[in-house]
Amino acid sequence: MAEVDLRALEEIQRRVLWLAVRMVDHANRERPLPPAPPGREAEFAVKVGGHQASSASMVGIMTSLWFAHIGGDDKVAVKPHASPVFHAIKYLQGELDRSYLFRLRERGGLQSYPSRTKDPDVADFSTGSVGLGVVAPLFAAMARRYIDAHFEPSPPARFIALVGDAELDEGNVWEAISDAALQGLGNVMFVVDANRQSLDRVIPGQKIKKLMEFFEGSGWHVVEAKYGSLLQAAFTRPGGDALRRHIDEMENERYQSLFALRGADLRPAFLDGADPAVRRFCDDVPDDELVPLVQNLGGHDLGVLLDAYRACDAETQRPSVVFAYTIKGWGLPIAGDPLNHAALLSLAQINALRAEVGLDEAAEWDRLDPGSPAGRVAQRAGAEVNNVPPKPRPELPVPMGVGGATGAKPVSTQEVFGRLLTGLGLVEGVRERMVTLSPDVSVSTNLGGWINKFGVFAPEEQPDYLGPDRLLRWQQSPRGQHIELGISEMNLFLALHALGLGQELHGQHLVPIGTVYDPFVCRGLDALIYGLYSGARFVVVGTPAGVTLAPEGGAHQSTITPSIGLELPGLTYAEPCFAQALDWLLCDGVARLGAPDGESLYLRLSTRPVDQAPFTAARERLGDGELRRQVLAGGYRLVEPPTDLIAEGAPRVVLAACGAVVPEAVHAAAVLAAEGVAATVLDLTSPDRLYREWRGSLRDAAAGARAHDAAGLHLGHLIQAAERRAPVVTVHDAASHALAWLGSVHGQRTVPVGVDAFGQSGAIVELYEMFDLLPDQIANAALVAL
Ligand SMILES: Cc1ncc(C[n+]2csc(CCOP(=O)(O)OP(=O)(O)O)c2C)c(N)n1
Ligand SMILES: [Mg+2]
Repeated sequence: MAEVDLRALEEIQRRVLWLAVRMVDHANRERPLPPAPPGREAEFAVKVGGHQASSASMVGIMTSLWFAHIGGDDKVAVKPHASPVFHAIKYLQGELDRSYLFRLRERGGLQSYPSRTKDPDVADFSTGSVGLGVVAPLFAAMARRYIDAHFEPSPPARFIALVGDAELDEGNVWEAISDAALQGLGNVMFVVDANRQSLDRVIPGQKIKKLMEFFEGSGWHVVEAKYGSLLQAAFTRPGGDALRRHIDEMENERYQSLFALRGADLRPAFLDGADPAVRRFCDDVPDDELVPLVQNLGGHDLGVLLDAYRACDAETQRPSVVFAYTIKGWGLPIAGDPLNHAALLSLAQINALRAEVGLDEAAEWDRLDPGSPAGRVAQRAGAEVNNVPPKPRPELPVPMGVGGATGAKPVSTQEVFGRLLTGLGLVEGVRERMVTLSPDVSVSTNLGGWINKFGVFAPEEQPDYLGPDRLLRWQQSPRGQHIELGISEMNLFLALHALGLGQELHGQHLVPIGTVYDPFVCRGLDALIYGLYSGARFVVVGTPAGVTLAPEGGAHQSTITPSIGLELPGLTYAEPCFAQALDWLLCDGVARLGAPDGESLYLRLSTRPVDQAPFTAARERLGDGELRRQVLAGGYRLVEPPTDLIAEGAPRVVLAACGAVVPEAVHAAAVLAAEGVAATVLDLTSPDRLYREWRGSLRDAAAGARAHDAAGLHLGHLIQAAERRAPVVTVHDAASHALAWLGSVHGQRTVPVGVDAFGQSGAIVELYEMFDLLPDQIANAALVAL
């Protein structure tokens, strides 16, 4: 690396601090709010906010990284509350346009927290929900290791997380650090902004020591950047040992209280209760030197930080973490104040800071002088690290269906899924990009066949002690295409996020397919949301789902997951009942992972064997092309009402069923026919697609874009004119709420049937009986509606 000009870096650091703080200040104090409805201004006036103290804490860490350490291939996750620092750096390096400095937290402007999808200066990783961004680079390094083993290796890259110390309270951090799939990643570095403060308080106790031990115990290389060079030099002088002990043994709360003190005020506070040797040492230090000495922490010393980063680079066999001791609010009058998290500097304080960094109002928003050493460093660094847009994802030769999904025997969607995967694995151009993952439920989610054929990924070749003659082989090698994770569902979704950004972060589009017991989608939910918000594309299969998983009992029976699937953006939720429908949906979903307007897919499946005969009948009636089109659109008419009853003018009802309970609706239709009621049975393959189409049409109409025509929707085809006065009974092995909107599309009376209480262990027939899902009960619900 070229000789680092620390003086230039110091100047850059001052400017980064100023711009970050001033950006937040401008957004809060100067930028007018957009006009509110007249007379209601007070109701629309909330403060803009922003985090000057959390930003100041990171200025040294980030300046040294971006201007003297990282290269264009490295990927960095930035602590959420340091986003103004990130944008200030991107501005100084020439990537971010000046106009954005005035648009922090404004619609279409800079996001409050770094965002991959919404910021103009794209962050490598979104952050915001603390803890998730911390481990995102660790998972990205895992993805890179996998990709390098399966494709042409890409240029070496470092994966770096800038972490708030209180972020380490989040359990997901430790779940990731301890997972076997994430070991040995020598290109990972965490830098912990150890300011000993969280949102509410100064963190009590010797927490940092404990955290360092946690990392060490997990096999990490731990580096401490505790003292700046002033203190390090002081420790070598006579009495320096005592000084060091005095600082080391001081409680966090007391040490923090020293940062607000200036001049002569600091001395008595610092020396209270100190050993005489410390007093003697300080007698020789004048007041104006004592303050910078006592506050001289490693996390604000650029040389110390760069040394720490280099020590991490030198360690290539395991991940590294730097504990950089910092001051929350460094360089600001709110430094170290326990309540500084959301504090904003006053106008007078801003004016004083501007003068302190040597700027006036005319030049306060300028970039560094390009002719100055600092300006040259900034330009050189920008040329190296500024973003280049990723190439679009490739279109893969995904077939419409893999085929072979149906036989004569009843079969479950989960079992079919397993077969379809191996089928897809035969498709050249798709197989290479497929990678499966599971949090210790591979066998019980039917990944066994895939694993037997395509092996388990391990960075190094592993002996197979048990040999090949087993039902489930477990051959581990760098060629394997399944990544086995520990039980953490958070890790599953974070890994899907990392692999699902293969194109953007590593230049290789992947088809990541994760399986998880459906109820535990909720356990990983924040990470699922995180992945989608970040624009990752993946397939997640929640299986088995619902009370159909009867014997497993209430703790394993999912009910609210369809709502999650329906409501989350960037994700298509589908819950097919029949084998061929699953085949079409899976293939379509895999193709859409790469489409410019594509998204992720969530399949909610079941272990219940389902008789395929009704589907076969519908297929003969509609033909393959038309049935596939409708399955993908969200549903089809599975059973037409009996023509003789229609001719008689019998009362009508629509049974709209989804997933594993569709057969109950089919049987209920027969019960109703016997009662003289003509029932239509809909199989809703993707309630999500149907809802979106309806909702989109209503929104467009409200915006005056085009008239709403319910009959023109796919649901207009599913529920035909003559049925739109009939009641609808929705039938779902899930909370009844998820489909309860269906009747509103055509203004029909609706009876939602579903699982609105916790289940328990039992047989399927008993659980269905508990939740009114048996054919007679569904028929009764229809009769009530009539
Ligand atoms: C999952 C989650 N919970 C709570 C919050 C609210 N929150 C934002 S910052 C913060 C404290 C962060 O402290 P630390 O990581 O030490 O950062 P610092 O501000 O000290 O730099 C909290 C609780 C959040 N953003 N995400
Ligand atoms: Mg903190």
